[in-house]
Order: sequence, then structure tokens, then C-alpha cells
Amino acid sequence: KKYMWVDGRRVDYTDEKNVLQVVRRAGVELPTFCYYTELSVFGACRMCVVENEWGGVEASCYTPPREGMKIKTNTPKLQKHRKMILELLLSSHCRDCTTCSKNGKCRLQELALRYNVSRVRFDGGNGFRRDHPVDHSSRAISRDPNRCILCGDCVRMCDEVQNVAVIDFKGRGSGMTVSTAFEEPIANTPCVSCGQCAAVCPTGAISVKDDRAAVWEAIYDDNKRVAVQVAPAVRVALGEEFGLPPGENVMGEMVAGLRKLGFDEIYDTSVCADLTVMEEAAELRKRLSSDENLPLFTSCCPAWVNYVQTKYPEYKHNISSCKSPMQMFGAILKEHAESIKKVDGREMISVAIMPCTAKKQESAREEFKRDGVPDVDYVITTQELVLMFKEAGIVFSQLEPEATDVPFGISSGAGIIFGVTGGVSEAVIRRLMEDKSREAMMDISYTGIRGIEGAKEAEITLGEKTIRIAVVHGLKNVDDVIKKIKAGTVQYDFIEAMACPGGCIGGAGQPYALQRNTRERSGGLYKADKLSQIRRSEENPIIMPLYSGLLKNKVHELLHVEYNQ
Ligand code: HC1
Ligand code: SF4
Repeated sequence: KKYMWVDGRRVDYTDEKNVLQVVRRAGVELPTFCYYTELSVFGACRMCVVENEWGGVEASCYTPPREGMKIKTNTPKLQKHRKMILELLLSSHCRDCTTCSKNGKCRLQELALRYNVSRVRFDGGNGFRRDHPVDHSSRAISRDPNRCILCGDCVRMCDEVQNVAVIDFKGRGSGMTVSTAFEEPIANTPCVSCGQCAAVCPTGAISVKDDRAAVWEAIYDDNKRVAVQVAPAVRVALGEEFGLPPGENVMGEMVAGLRKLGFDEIYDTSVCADLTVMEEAAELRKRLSSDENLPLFTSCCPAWVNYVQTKYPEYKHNISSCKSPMQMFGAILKEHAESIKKVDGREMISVAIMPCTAKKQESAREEFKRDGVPDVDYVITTQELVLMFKEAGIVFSQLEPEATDVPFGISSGAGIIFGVTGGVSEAVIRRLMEDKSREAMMDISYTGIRGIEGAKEAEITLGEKTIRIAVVHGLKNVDDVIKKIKAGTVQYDFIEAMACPGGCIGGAGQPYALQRNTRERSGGLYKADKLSQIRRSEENPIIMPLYSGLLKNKVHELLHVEYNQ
């Protein structure tokens, strides 16, 4: 066994790439601004320094562990070093913490407190960079370079994980910033609105847009009836913000909380995920028989749709024409509202609670408006919902679980697993498989579509045909697959792509966005599926009445989309 010494204690290690990982395994939470296991090692912030046996100071993220190595993590020299870094960062950082969107969640704020930085000796000496314009152009994120500490996390995330690379370092010395090319507003770049840059930003330099005020306004307005739908992934992450273990399903408590907030109708987006399964499975069958526009690309992840449209427009016809479950629900709710309005007189406002920042941009797309009115009026993230509960003084632990509303109150387990990578494919396969036995359903989960690997593949046999499926998450992984398709080295019939690592459960709107808790959150969704009495979309008893009722002659208008781009 290999081992090293951390603060005089022997610590075994195996394949840890750097001393930082060994130290963290030993239970010491070394501070960092620029270290994430998902990203390459940058070594810029130097907060993770350790002292070696000769009194030298090394960045632990950059140092590979050596057999018998002796290091200390907390010495007067290290304390002084960390304090100095914090003071230098603060000398060029605005300090209006109370009105910053990251207040209470900012790592700079937290470390300044942790290392007792109560005054900044170099105040102003480095030139307060306070005059950069703030970029509010995107529907999903805001960029405030005045709050940037140049850790480069957003730059590496956008490039290495998402393969989009629309932000980079610019300038030199104290004039250095992170910016888009030619300082274009981010909305004019190929940014896909995934929000993953905001998820890694340790300060408020990149933050998720906050739409709470508009939702409150609608709730307070007596002339409005406010309906809300909640995405599958929200239920297994929300509890983390209230001290519950990751992956715990708090759907019932959340519904109770939403009623307390004043929402008039509460629904589960999974219901329309069942509709998506019906429509997408039919679309796949059709394309397989005509052998056109294959592989079929799933369309529920708006950041992925944006990516195809900007990077691979030649594949735009491969994107499924199905609206995402959120947009299908938005259209159905607005349609349904017409009949209620005659009785009730109130205008219906439709809100969606999503783990995702790109959903804010999706709901604002022209294609999802009818007569200029969006089908989904406002999208708020899991984190914004947490804040709404707190604003309303709701004590989450005291909520008793409640059920969603009729007439759209039943969903299947297939609709719930949409929130995890592989879930959409599994749900579609359940629909397509002729063998509807319990054993066949079990077999699907062993085809290779479950699990957190970035790219997976599976084959299923439908009658005479073998269908090849790829399940990919993280846009860099998806890009690799598309390149292989282009090169002709792989061939698929169906591709499920999700921009965020892990699928929606790892969305940038989730609590502690980078601590993705992928295993626990996906476990929570698979458990909910297992506990569902209905596990196939076609068995959802509200689906067929919908087709013969509200959707009659309106399937195309309400459930499908033709993108303008
Ligand atoms: Fe998703 Fe979807 S699963 S996209 O990941 O298809 O955001 O959770 O709501 O629309 O149902 C997100 C999640 C969500 C849609 C569904
Ligand atoms: Fe890059 Fe996504 Fe951030 Fe846009 S939202 S800058 S694509 S990481």
C-alpha cells in the first residue's frame, strides 16, 4: 500500500492524482477557488497550498502524491499565505455582498470569514475594477466582471465540459477580465444557456437570472390564476437545501409548500413526459420505416437543441419535432385555461420549476408563443424555489406531503426517470417493446442505458429490427459522438443527449450545483419509478382521454414544434 503523512497522520492512497485529493480523503477540507474534479487542473488560486517537510510551500492540486511524503496543511506560514491571497483578491473585488446574488453562497465571502480577513490592507491599490458593464443580455445568466476573481472555472467549464468556449481571458495584469470575443453581449454568441459556468463560479461574477419577482407579482394578482409544473429532477435535489440527504424525494412536501405560496394549480411535468414518450416513440417508428432523418435526436434539453442549431445546423432535421415536456404542458395548460376562464374570469399564468437555466431561454423562444403569448410565462430554478419558500417563511420540515391537482394528476414512472441521463431512452424503449412483462422491463434497465458514464450505447430488438441507441450527457461527450457519426465510424438510430453532466439532475439551477450528487439523485428517481403503480407511459390513464379530448385535432399545434432556425 502506498502512503504519505498528512499533519503527522499516515494516510494511504491509491490512484489519487494529486496531494489535494489525498488530503481531502484524510478529512481535511483544503480551500480552493479553481479546483474541480470535472475540470483540468489550473493551479491559479494557490489557496490549496501545503507545507512540505523542508518548509517549502506547494500547491497541492498540482503536486502528485509521493510515497512517504510528509506535508502539513495548517501552519502559520500557510495561514499567512492564504490570508494574503484573500486580501489581494478583495483589494480588486467589489464588496457589496449584501446585494449580491451569491450572498451566503460565495466562496470568497466564506473563505474571508474562515481566515479571519477583517480588513484589506491594499484597498484600492490594485485599482477597483468596478466599472465593467454588467451583461444581462442572456435569458439564463448574468455576467458581472466586477465580481470576477479570474479563477478561470467558467472558461474551462464552457470549453472542456460543454465544448462551447464562448468565454475566455482577455487583457493583461490588473486589466485582465473574462469576456466574450470582442466583448459581444453573451446572447449574441453561440452560448447555449446551460448555466454550467454559473454553477462553477465561486463568486457572483456569473449568476443565474432570478425571475422570482414576476412570479410573486402573478401570485399576488387577484385577476390571475397561477398554474405551476415541477420538473422530475427537482424533487430529488430540493431537500438538500433543507438539510435532507441528497436523492430524497420531497415531491409531496414541495406540492404542499407550493400551495402555501399561493399557486392555484400544481402539476408534475412528468405527466407530459409521458406524452413526449408517446409522440417520440411514434416519430422514431416513422423515421425507421422511411429511413429518413436518422438518428433521431431527443429534443427535451433546450441547451442541446441550441447546440445543434448553432454548431451542426446540417443536423437540424434530426432533432425530434416533439416539444419538450415542459413546453407540451405549457401549451396544454393554456388550452385548458380557455374553458376555465369562461367560468372563473381570471387570466391563467403558467410557471415552471426546473433544475435548468436553459429552460428560461426555451420558454421565451418565439416558436413557443401563440399570438405573442408564451405557453410558459416564467421559469424558475430549484434554487429560486428554495428562496421563495424562505421568503414566505415556510418551514420545510413541517410540511405534510400533498398530491398534485386534477385533471393532470397522474404520471408514470417512465415520465419521472426523464430527469436522469438514460431515462428518456428507457421510457421510449418501454413504450416500443412488444413484450410488456415485468421481466422485459427489468431487462431494459440492464441494456447499458443506466449509469453515469458520459456516453453509453445499447441495442434493442424490435421485431425484425435492431435499434442502436446512444445516451450521452455533457456537450463535449455529445460532440465526440456527432464527430464519429460524421466520420461514419458509428451508426445510431436514436440519440438521447443532455447538456448537463448527469442529465437534468445535474442542472445549473439545482442546489449546490457542482456537488451534483448524481448517484443519489438518480437513485431517488429510479426509486420513485419502482414505486410507481404505472411504469409505462401508454398505461397512464389520462393520456388516451387527452388524445380524444383536449388534443383532438390539435396534436401538431400543441405537442410539436418547427424551429425557425
Ligand atoms: Fe428535465 Fe424534461 S426531464 S428536460 O431534464 O424532458 O429541466 O427534470 O423537466 O421539459 O419531464 C429539465 C428535468 C424536465 C422537460 C421533463
Ligand atoms: Fe458556456 Fe453554458 Fe456558460 Fe453559455 S451558459 S457561457 S454555454 S457554460
